[in-house]
Formats: sequence, C-alpha cells, structure tokens
Amino acid sequence: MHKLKKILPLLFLSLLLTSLMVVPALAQDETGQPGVAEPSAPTAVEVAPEKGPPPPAPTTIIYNLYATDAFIPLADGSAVYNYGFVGGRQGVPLTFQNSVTPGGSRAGDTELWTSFTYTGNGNIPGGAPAPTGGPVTGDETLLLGNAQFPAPLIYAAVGDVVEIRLKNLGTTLSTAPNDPHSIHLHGLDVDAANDGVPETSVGAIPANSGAPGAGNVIVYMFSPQYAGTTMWHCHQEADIHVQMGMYGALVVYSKEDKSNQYSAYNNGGPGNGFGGTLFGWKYDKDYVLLESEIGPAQHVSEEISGDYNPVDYKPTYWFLNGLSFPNTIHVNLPGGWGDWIAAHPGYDPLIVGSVGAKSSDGSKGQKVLIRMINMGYETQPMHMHGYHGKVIGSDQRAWIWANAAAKNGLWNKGTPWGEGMEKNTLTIGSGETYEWLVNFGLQAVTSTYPSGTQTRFDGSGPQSNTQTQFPPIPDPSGPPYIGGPTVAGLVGLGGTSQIFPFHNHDDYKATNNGAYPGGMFTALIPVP
Ligand SMILES: [Cu+2]
Repeated sequence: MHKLKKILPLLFLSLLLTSLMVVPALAQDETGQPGVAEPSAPTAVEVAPEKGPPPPAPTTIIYNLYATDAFIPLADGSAVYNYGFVGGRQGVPLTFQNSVTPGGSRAGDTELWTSFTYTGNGNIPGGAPAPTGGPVTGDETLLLGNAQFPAPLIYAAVGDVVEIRLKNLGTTLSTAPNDPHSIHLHGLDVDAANDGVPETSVGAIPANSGAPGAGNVIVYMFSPQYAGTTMWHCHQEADIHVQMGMYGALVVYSKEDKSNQYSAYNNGGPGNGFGGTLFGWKYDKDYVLLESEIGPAQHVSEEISGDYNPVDYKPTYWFLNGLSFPNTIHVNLPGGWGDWIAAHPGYDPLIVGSVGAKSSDGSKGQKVLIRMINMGYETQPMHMHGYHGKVIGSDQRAWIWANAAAKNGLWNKGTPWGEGMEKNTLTIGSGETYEWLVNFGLQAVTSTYPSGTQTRFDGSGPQSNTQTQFPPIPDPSGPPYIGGPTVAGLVGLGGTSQIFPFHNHDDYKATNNGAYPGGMFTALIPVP
C-alpha cells in the first residue's frame, strides 16, 4: 500500500475528466456531425451472417475467483509473502496449494524467510464456490490466505461469454495492508467498465474486514473476438500488486479447438495434448510459459506495511509458470510434482513432444505451441537449444507478414519449416505475448557422433574431430587422446537420449538468488 497514493486516484480522475471535456469538439467532422460511432454493446458476440443458419447461442463460462494472500515456497527452500488469486471454473473440482508456514530467520528487512513448512493441498470437490456478498462464509473460508502463484489459468473460446466473479477475501497477515484489488484483462480489448483499472473503471473491491456489507464482489464480463494468448492481473497500485504475484495466464481458443472442450476426460486448457488451430497453424498440444521475477525487498515491505520505493527493484528469483529450476523439471517440489500440478492445472513448464507421432497437420512429429507471456518487470531473452521455433503471432494477432503465405492463397498453407520467422532466442518484454511453434519431428530421440569423428589428442595437440587418419578410439596402443562421448541408443529420461535446455540467456537469471542452475531454466524433451 502506498501512503501517498491515496490522493492520486482523485487527481488522476479529475485530470482525465478535464481532458475528456474537449473531446466532443474534436469529434465533430466538417459537416458538423459527430465523427464517433455509437459504442457497441460490451459483450457483443459474433455478428450473424446475412445468409445461412443463425449462429449458435454463445456459451457462458463462469470463473469464481478470490483475492487474498499467502506464503509461497521457492526452489531454494525460502518462502516469500505474496498477494494473489485462488479459485477456478464453476463446477470443475478445485485443488489449491495451501500457504506454506514461513520459518527460519530473516537476515534483514530485505530478506525472505529462509525456510518453510509445507502444508499440502486443499480441495473443494464441487469447485470454486460462487462468491457471496458480505463476510467470508462456507467454502470461502478454505480459500482465505491461500493465494496461488501464478493465479488460476483462465481459458475460453472465441465467442464465449466469460463471466468473472471476484471477491476480495482480504489478507490473513495482520501486519499487511488489507488492500483493494481488481482484475485487468490485458490485451482483450474490453471496454473501460471491464478494464479493471481503479482510476478509470469500476473501482477496485475493498477487502472484507469482517463487517457484513455489499461491495466486496465484482463481476467482469467479456466475449473474446480473437484467438490467442493473453494475461490477467490486478491493476490496483499495479507497481506493487503485480510484483506481489497477482497475475495469471488467459488463453482464448478457436471455437472448434478440442483443448477448449472441458469434459470428464479432458481437463481443458493448455497442457492437455488435445491441440487445435491458431492463426492457420495446426498444433498437437499447447503449453503456457509465463515469465516473471521477484525482488524480495518489496515483498518483505508489504508484509510489515513498510515503505518501499519501487525504483529500488532488484530481482533475485526468476520464474517460469511460478516455478524456478529444478522445480520446473518436476524435481524437488514440496509435496512432489503431482501435488503442484493438481493445484496449478495448465501450468506445466516442462515441454515434451513426440518425434514420431503423426501431427494433426499430416506430417511426422508433434507441433507444440508454446504460449510465451511476460508478466514480470524485466525484458527476458528466452533461448531454446536444439530447435528453432516458428513465431506465428504476438499480442493476440497473427504474424502473417513474418511467415509469408504460400502462393496458393493467403494463409491456407503456412511457410514451410526452415523458412519464415524462426528463432531460437525470443526477447519478450513486459506485457508481451508470443506464440512459438516447435516442430518436434526435426530432432531424433537419439544423439550420436558419426563413426570416427570423436575429439582426439595426438601428442602435438588437439586434432579436428573430423580427421580420420588417426587410429580408432579408444586405442590403448595409439597416441594419447581425449575421448569424446559415445552416445548411442535410447538412454535417459522417457526413452530419449536428448534433453535440450530452454532458458533465459541473461544467464544470471538462471539462478536462485545467485545459485546456478536455477531460475528461468527448463527443458524441451523429444520422446519417441
Ligand atoms: Cu491487487
């Protein structure tokens, strides 16, 4: 909470209203008629075609979400105080990670807790409860103090009507400020009423401090027009609340995508392997990869309602989907990987694709769509080994210009692999998204040196590993040598001998508070 900022919203609003007063004059064209069309309905769906059957009724999808706080476990065993959200789709069984109990010491007023006690997951079989006005009641008490990091993933399809109900449960830590919260639907082109910026939209929701009363539940609605990848976050004192962890991924599927069709056998959303089509490209499975980082000093300051200057930002932990290496590759998580992914569906950061499977586009090798989202405050150069991913879009729009359409029609057939906007390193700024499509058929599951090409040393120095006039290696009677590795057959994880790092190329960000490897580091794994 900013102390000084309490007066700023009023100042901002008065400036805004002053500037709006000149708009009608500017909007007149030469005929004196208003140059601005009537605003369309905020939740309009696709316009009916002139001929043919009427469009199907839009599906209404409800998310019941709650704002609160929690202590979050980090990969090096420390714990951080966060604000965040918990909840999910109405009617879908809800599993959430309970706040850990911080322990150990805090060396200074900028340091995190050095240890924690893991307290497992909570469950609500009937799904996230519909928020009630007034005090925290019923199943809502299970969610209080258990904010998730990242926030629950939201997904829907083009043309759906999405209703997000948000209740502010408040904080459990008595020393922390009991701040208002909001939801900003970043990149969804919603109208101002659903924009979630307290200074320009419906005000943020004050915390429920125990007294009965309305005003602590707010409903946002939107109907996405474009398939793509986006994000949502709190916009109350964004310099604080975003840093404190109040953000999540938001995926809009094409209407016919199987990944959007929730059922008993399909949990829906990213990571389920049902695939779909985006910007004309078919993909077999999709992953969300949400980049962010934290500077501990601000979290410690919020914990005690201290004063913190946000320009003193100094991050020391970096995350992919809220996890740092080695947790990103399912290792060392408190409670194990099963516990974590059950509480964070759609957020698996370990990317696996089949080399030999037939793709939905008819070719060999799975096409895996990585949905890059940067919700941190820094710019991140993310680098994949072993592949060049094809950038097919960014910020909810297709990049047709970057993957020139084949001659036989715009976008009916995309640029072949090996051409177009293919990159191994993608620099993503704060607030940006990219769709990065990887063809797993371009690597094998085995990794071998061709016969006779091992590195060798003949006494006068190292020799090229392509020379063949030397004895085979190993040859105990020959010259001394440095033998290179011989790799053959299927070894290692999941029947593959190939594991490709996928990491932040600002390599100090592949650490946990300076300990390498850690941070923004995961892997691409081709499997048979
Ligand atoms: Cu907030």
